[in-house]
Amino acid sequence: MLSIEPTGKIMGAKVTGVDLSKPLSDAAFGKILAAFGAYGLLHFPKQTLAAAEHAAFMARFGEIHGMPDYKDPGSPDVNIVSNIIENGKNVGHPDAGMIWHKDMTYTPVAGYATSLNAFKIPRRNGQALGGTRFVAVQAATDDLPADVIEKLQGTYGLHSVEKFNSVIRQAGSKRATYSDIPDDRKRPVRAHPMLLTHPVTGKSVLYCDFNHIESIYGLEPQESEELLAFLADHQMKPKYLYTHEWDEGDLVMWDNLSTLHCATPDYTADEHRLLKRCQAMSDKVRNRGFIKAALSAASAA
Ligand SMILES: O=C(O)CCC(=O)C(=O)O
Ligand SMILES: [Fe+2]
Repeated sequence: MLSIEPTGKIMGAKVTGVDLSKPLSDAAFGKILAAFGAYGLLHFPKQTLAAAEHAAFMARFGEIHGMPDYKDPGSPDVNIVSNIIENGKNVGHPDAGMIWHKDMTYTPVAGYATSLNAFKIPRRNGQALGGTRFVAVQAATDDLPADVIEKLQGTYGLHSVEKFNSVIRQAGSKRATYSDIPDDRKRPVRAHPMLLTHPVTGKSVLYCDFNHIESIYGLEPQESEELLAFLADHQMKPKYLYTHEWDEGDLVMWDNLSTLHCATPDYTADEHRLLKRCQAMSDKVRNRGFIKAALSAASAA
């Protein structure tokens, strides 16, 4: 039987009693979608999925948007994230998510759900390394002062890949500068409201990926800079942080609309880590008919 057990921490729930390698019933999908809205992160232990099964599960949530590099041979919709080098070549994306971010904020339809399925997790003295850290942005939003909420109303964050790359270059990454990116990979700046109505919960949630936002449209430049700095500090308060420590077979999915995340590079090149990644965009969940049908199938079961 499908069971959803909250972590008891600021976010997240563990989901058992479901085999993600098989198509989900509408009732199970509806329950998972509702829990995903409520907890922001779902942990499904003991799911070692074939890439095509992983992609089929994620396609229930939205259109799949794979990364161009390091595709899994089993599905073009699944990518590999890993520090493993074979025959002198990286087998997966070696430095994914090394600073705080949301996935795909720089596309017209923003990223919704990202999932990682763990195949190899580094351990030292029995302790898992390379945990993924998250911010419970819904909780942080609920605590924002009324004057900040008022200031954010009607404003837009201008999201760009180049802003993100410039921040990681400062941290030592060799990511290309905008002029060095091939034309077909150049991404224009995209505007998204600073406050979203979450499509599943109906709650107002801050959409502030401070490492992707160049400025807030609708404010004076200095006001925008000060507010972005405030929102970064506010979201990063330790009380909103949650870490997922991986075990092989875990499938963890997170809601990019209501969380931020960051990888933890606390392991060496000899300590191998390999996860398979899939990502669903927010096209489906923006459709109220889709949400209504999914949630009513859950309650009818
Ligand atoms: O490897 C991780 O812990 C997170 C990587 C990441 O940011 C992603 O897959 O979107
Ligand atoms: Fe990410």
